Amino acid sequence: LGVKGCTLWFTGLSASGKSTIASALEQVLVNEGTHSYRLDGDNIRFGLNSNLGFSAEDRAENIRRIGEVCKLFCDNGSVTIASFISPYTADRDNVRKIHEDAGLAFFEVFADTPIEVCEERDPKGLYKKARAGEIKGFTGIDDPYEAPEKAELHLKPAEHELDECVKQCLEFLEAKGFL
Ligand code: GGZ
Repeated sequence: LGVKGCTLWFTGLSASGKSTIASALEQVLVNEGTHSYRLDGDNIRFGLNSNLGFSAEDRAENIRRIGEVCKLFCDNGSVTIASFISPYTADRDNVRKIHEDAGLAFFEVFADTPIEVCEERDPKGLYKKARAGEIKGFTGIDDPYEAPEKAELHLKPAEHELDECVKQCLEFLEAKGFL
Protein backbone atom coordinates (compact mmCIF):
# COMPACT_ATOMS: atom_id res chain seq x y z
CA LEU A 1 0.00 0.00 0.00
CA GLY A 2 1.39 3.37 -0.99
CA VAL A 3 1.96 5.84 1.82
CA LYS A 4 2.22 9.03 -0.19
CA GLY A 5 -0.73 10.66 -1.86
CA CYS A 6 -0.85 12.69 -5.02
CA THR A 7 -3.43 14.51 -7.09
CA LEU A 8 -4.25 13.56 -10.66
CA TRP A 9 -6.09 16.55 -12.09
CA PHE A 10 -8.16 15.77 -15.19
CA THR A 11 -9.04 18.73 -17.38
CA GLY A 12 -11.00 18.72 -20.62
CA LEU A 13 -14.21 19.74 -22.31
CA SER A 14 -17.66 18.51 -21.34
CA ALA A 15 -18.06 14.98 -22.81
CA SER A 16 -14.30 14.67 -23.40
CA GLY A 17 -14.35 11.38 -21.48
CA LYS A 18 -12.39 12.65 -18.48
CA SER A 19 -14.90 11.50 -15.87
CA THR A 20 -15.29 8.07 -17.50
CA ILE A 21 -11.53 7.55 -17.42
CA ALA A 22 -11.24 8.99 -13.89
CA SER A 23 -13.98 6.67 -12.68
CA ALA A 24 -12.50 3.55 -14.30
CA LEU A 25 -9.07 4.45 -12.93
CA GLU A 26 -10.44 4.89 -9.40
CA GLN A 27 -12.10 1.49 -9.64
CA VAL A 28 -8.85 -0.25 -10.61
CA LEU A 29 -6.93 1.51 -7.83
CA VAL A 30 -9.49 0.64 -5.17
CA ASN A 31 -9.63 -2.99 -6.38
CA GLU A 32 -5.84 -3.15 -6.04
CA GLY A 33 -6.03 -1.83 -2.47
CA THR A 34 -4.73 1.66 -3.21
CA HIS A 35 -6.36 4.45 -1.24
CA SER A 36 -8.03 6.56 -3.86
CA TYR A 37 -10.76 9.17 -3.89
CA ARG A 38 -12.41 10.86 -6.86
CA LEU A 39 -13.98 14.29 -6.93
CA ASP A 40 -16.19 15.36 -9.81
CA GLY A 41 -19.14 17.58 -10.60
CA ASP A 42 -21.62 15.08 -9.25
CA ASN A 43 -20.25 15.09 -5.71
CA ILE A 44 -19.01 18.69 -5.59
CA ARG A 45 -21.29 20.99 -7.55
CA PHE A 46 -24.39 19.69 -5.73
CA GLY A 47 -22.79 19.94 -2.30
CA LEU A 48 -19.71 21.91 -1.29
CA ASN A 49 -20.01 24.22 -4.31
CA SER A 50 -23.77 24.32 -4.75
CA ASN A 51 -23.67 28.12 -4.47
CA LEU A 52 -21.42 28.48 -7.54
CA GLY A 53 -22.33 28.88 -11.20
CA PHE A 54 -20.27 29.08 -14.37
CA SER A 55 -19.00 32.67 -14.55
CA ALA A 56 -15.20 32.98 -14.71
CA GLU A 57 -15.22 34.05 -11.04
CA ASP A 58 -17.37 31.12 -9.93
CA ARG A 59 -15.32 28.64 -11.94
CA ALA A 60 -12.17 30.03 -10.30
CA GLU A 61 -13.70 29.62 -6.83
CA ASN A 62 -15.01 26.14 -7.75
CA ILE A 63 -11.53 25.04 -8.77
CA ARG A 64 -9.84 26.72 -5.80
CA ARG A 65 -12.06 24.95 -3.27
CA ILE A 66 -11.69 21.62 -5.05
CA GLY A 67 -7.93 22.14 -5.09
CA GLU A 68 -7.92 22.66 -1.34
CA VAL A 69 -9.99 19.51 -0.81
CA CYS A 70 -7.64 17.54 -3.08
CA LYS A 71 -4.73 18.77 -0.99
CA LEU A 72 -6.37 17.38 2.16
CA PHE A 73 -7.05 13.95 0.62
CA CYS A 74 -3.56 13.94 -0.80
CA ASP A 75 -2.13 14.81 2.59
CA ASN A 76 -4.02 11.83 4.02
CA GLY A 77 -2.34 9.48 1.53
CA SER A 78 -4.93 9.08 -1.20
CA VAL A 79 -4.33 8.99 -4.90
CA THR A 80 -6.80 11.82 -5.38
CA ILE A 81 -8.51 12.11 -8.75
CA ALA A 82 -10.24 15.33 -9.76
CA SER A 83 -12.30 15.59 -12.91
CA PHE A 84 -13.44 19.10 -13.80
CA ILE A 85 -13.44 21.13 -16.99
CA SER A 86 -11.17 23.66 -15.25
CA PRO A 87 -10.94 25.77 -18.42
CA TYR A 88 -8.54 28.43 -17.15
CA THR A 89 -4.79 27.85 -17.01
CA ALA A 90 -4.43 30.29 -14.10
CA ASP A 91 -6.93 28.32 -11.98
CA ARG A 92 -5.18 25.02 -12.70
CA ASP A 93 -1.79 26.59 -11.95
CA ASN A 94 -3.23 27.87 -8.67
CA VAL A 95 -4.16 24.31 -7.66
CA ARG A 96 -0.69 23.16 -8.68
CA LYS A 97 0.79 25.84 -6.41
CA ILE A 98 -1.47 24.86 -3.48
CA HIS A 99 0.00 21.35 -3.75
CA GLU A 100 3.60 22.38 -4.35
CA ASP A 101 3.55 24.76 -1.38
CA ALA A 102 2.45 21.83 0.77
CA GLY A 103 5.12 19.53 -0.70
CA LEU A 104 2.51 17.39 -2.43
CA ALA A 105 2.61 15.96 -5.94
CA PHE A 106 0.22 17.39 -8.52
CA PHE A 107 -0.16 16.01 -12.03
CA GLU A 108 -2.27 17.54 -14.77
CA VAL A 109 -3.99 15.08 -17.11
CA PHE A 110 -5.34 16.53 -20.34
CA ALA A 111 -8.34 14.65 -21.80
CA ASP A 112 -7.72 16.02 -25.28
CA THR A 113 -10.87 15.23 -27.23
CA PRO A 114 -11.70 17.47 -30.21
CA ILE A 115 -14.78 19.59 -29.62
CA GLU A 116 -16.39 18.11 -32.75
CA VAL A 117 -16.29 14.69 -31.07
CA CYS A 118 -17.60 16.04 -27.74
CA GLU A 119 -20.42 17.82 -29.53
CA GLU A 120 -21.28 14.74 -31.54
CA ARG A 121 -21.45 12.65 -28.34
CA ASP A 122 -23.43 15.28 -26.43
CA PRO A 123 -24.68 12.78 -23.79
CA LYS A 124 -26.72 15.35 -21.88
CA GLY A 125 -27.80 17.47 -24.85
CA LEU A 126 -25.93 20.45 -23.41
CA TYR A 127 -24.03 21.35 -26.59
CA LYS A 128 -27.32 21.38 -28.46
CA LYS A 129 -28.79 23.72 -25.86
CA ALA A 130 -25.71 25.93 -25.97
CA ARG A 131 -25.91 26.14 -29.78
CA ALA A 132 -29.58 27.08 -29.46
CA GLY A 133 -28.67 29.82 -26.98
CA GLU A 134 -30.57 28.08 -24.16
CA ILE A 135 -27.36 27.81 -22.12
CA LYS A 136 -25.09 30.84 -22.12
CA GLY A 137 -21.36 30.65 -21.48
CA PHE A 138 -20.94 26.99 -22.32
CA THR A 139 -17.30 25.92 -22.46
CA GLY A 140 -16.07 25.49 -26.01
CA ILE A 141 -19.14 27.16 -27.56
CA ASP A 142 -19.31 30.68 -26.16
CA ASP A 143 -16.90 30.36 -23.24
CA PRO A 144 -13.15 29.69 -23.38
CA TYR A 145 -11.21 26.48 -22.85
CA GLU A 146 -7.50 27.07 -22.39
CA ALA A 147 -5.82 23.81 -23.31
CA PRO A 148 -2.93 22.88 -21.00
CA GLU A 149 0.56 23.29 -22.43
CA LYS A 150 2.43 21.49 -19.70
CA ALA A 151 0.19 18.59 -18.75
CA GLU A 152 2.16 15.70 -17.27
CA LEU A 153 -0.11 13.27 -19.09
CA HIS A 154 -1.74 13.90 -22.45
CA LEU A 155 -4.60 11.50 -23.20
CA LYS A 156 -6.46 11.26 -26.51
CA PRO A 157 -9.72 9.54 -25.56
CA ALA A 158 -11.14 9.84 -29.09
CA GLU A 159 -8.23 7.82 -30.48
CA HIS A 160 -7.75 5.23 -27.75
CA GLU A 161 -10.03 2.79 -25.99
CA LEU A 162 -11.01 3.48 -22.38
CA ASP A 163 -8.80 0.60 -21.13
CA GLU A 164 -5.80 2.06 -22.96
CA CYS A 165 -6.34 5.50 -21.38
CA VAL A 166 -6.66 3.93 -17.92
CA LYS A 167 -3.48 1.93 -18.58
CA GLN A 168 -1.62 5.13 -19.46
CA CYS A 169 -2.69 6.63 -16.13
CA LEU A 170 -1.65 3.52 -14.21
CA GLU A 171 1.75 3.38 -15.94
CA PHE A 172 2.25 7.07 -15.21
CA LEU A 173 1.44 6.64 -11.50
CA GLU A 174 3.72 3.61 -11.31
CA ALA A 175 6.58 5.48 -13.01
CA LYS A 176 6.17 8.32 -10.51
CA GLY A 177 6.30 5.88 -7.60
CA PHE A 178 2.72 6.18 -6.41
CA LEU A 179 1.71 2.54 -6.99
C1 GGZ B 1 -19.62 24.09 -19.02
C2 GGZ B 1 -21.47 23.32 -17.88
C3 GGZ B 1 -22.06 24.58 -18.00
C4 GGZ B 1 -21.35 25.60 -18.67
C5 GGZ B 1 -23.44 23.30 -16.92
N1 GGZ B 1 -20.12 25.32 -19.16
O1 GGZ B 1 -20.91 17.39 -19.14
P1 GGZ B 1 -21.24 17.76 -17.76
O2 GGZ B 1 -22.25 18.96 -17.71
O3 GGZ B 1 -21.64 16.72 -16.81
O4 GGZ B 1 -20.00 18.56 -17.23
C6 GGZ B 1 -20.17 19.95 -17.25
C7 GGZ B 1 -20.15 20.44 -15.83
C8 GGZ B 1 -18.93 21.34 -15.64
O5 GGZ B 1 -18.69 21.57 -14.30
P2 GGZ B 1 -17.22 21.81 -13.78
O6 GGZ B 1 -17.31 22.00 -12.30
O7 GGZ B 1 -16.34 20.73 -14.25
O8 GGZ B 1 -16.82 23.18 -14.52
S1 GGZ B 1 -15.60 24.15 -14.23
O9 GGZ B 1 -14.40 23.34 -14.00
O10 GGZ B 1 -15.48 25.00 -15.42
O11 GGZ B 1 -15.92 24.97 -13.04
C9 GGZ B 1 -21.59 20.22 -17.75
C10 GGZ B 1 -22.22 21.15 -16.75
O12 GGZ B 1 -21.34 21.17 -15.60
N2 GGZ B 1 -22.34 22.53 -17.20
N3 GGZ B 1 -23.29 24.54 -17.40
N4 GGZ B 1 -21.87 26.83 -18.83
N5 GGZ B 1 -20.24 23.07 -18.40
